[in-house]
Amino acid sequence: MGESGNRRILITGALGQIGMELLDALQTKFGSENVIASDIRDPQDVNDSSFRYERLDVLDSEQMENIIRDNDINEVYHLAALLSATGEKNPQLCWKINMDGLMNVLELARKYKFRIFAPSSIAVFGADVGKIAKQESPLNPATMYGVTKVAGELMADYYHSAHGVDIRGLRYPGLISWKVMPGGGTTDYAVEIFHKAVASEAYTCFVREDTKLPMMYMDDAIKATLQLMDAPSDKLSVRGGYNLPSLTFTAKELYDKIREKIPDFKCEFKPDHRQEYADSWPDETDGTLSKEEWDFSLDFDLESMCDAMIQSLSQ
Ligand code: NAD
Ligand code: AKB
Repeated sequence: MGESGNRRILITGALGQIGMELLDALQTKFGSENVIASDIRDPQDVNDSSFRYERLDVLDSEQMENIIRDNDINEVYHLAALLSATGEKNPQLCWKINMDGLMNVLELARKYKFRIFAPSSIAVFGADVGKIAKQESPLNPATMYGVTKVAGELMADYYHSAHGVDIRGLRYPGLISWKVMPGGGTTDYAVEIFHKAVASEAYTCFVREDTKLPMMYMDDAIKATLQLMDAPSDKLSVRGGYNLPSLTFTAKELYDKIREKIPDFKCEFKPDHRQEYADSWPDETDGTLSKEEWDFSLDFDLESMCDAMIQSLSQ
């Protein structure tokens, strides 16, 4: 299939924070009849059944193969994973779902020749990177989740060079969105805080107020995903994960910005175990390569992201 050919798409882990937004975007772009959402959960869990749906545990490679073969799938967005905080609670399960799930997709891509999008994360970086993570910064993660993302990037490189699989990936920063609550990550505080602010409730933030992490509004993440998947294959020098440009602000700066718009909002800072994971990640990411190779830039800054979050959650 060429990059602009007819797409027949399967999304794994589609009921999650990214999946539900990517599903909308892919349905709009390629037609809802061409997009199948799948997840280990049922769609009624998210109160939405307006899309083609298959229940799929990504560890079940036979079922995955049936869906791919029977629907002549030529593109898979592989989002099923355990994120950093959930992953640290059960590192063995995190390894199993994140690695075996990816391996199942890669092996089927070898057989059926479909393209893959498989996200990486800023969690690939460790404390040795310093404040700004570059594309070529060392990858010494401090969480099992980060370990699976580094291994996933290496698997992507290997399957691309050894077996010609067209796989692409992005190192997403913490994603801020309003449609679906995030699923067990360290950057979840930057979403939860908006829900509490708009509901006129106080928020207890689980990281210190000086915690600064790379972040991005979901619309920019979806734009980056679609843009990367549209880029000509021969323009891409990276397969495992492109760094993206990111917003960077402390938890206190986010609180202050929300308070400019909702002055009565109160937040206190009580760090828990997730502080350690946050401390191991950089403050921001250098996304120069994504600009150079497929012309990506952000549409949202802190101000416009806060406005969009508050406006959307208020409706
Ligand atoms: P999420 O936790 O919101 O969604 C993941 C989905 O996977 C859930 O709906 C869950 O039910 C499903 N799932 C879990 N185990 C499964 C299994 N065995 N089989 C099938 N489905 C299963 O996560 P997300 O935020 O949407 O993340 C999607 C991808 O993006 C992940 O690879 C994640 O590492 C990556 N990512 C996310 C962020 C972020 O801030 N959201 C940042 C960096 C990278
Ligand atoms: C997490 O916090 O685990 C995710 C991520 C940055 O990968 N949001």
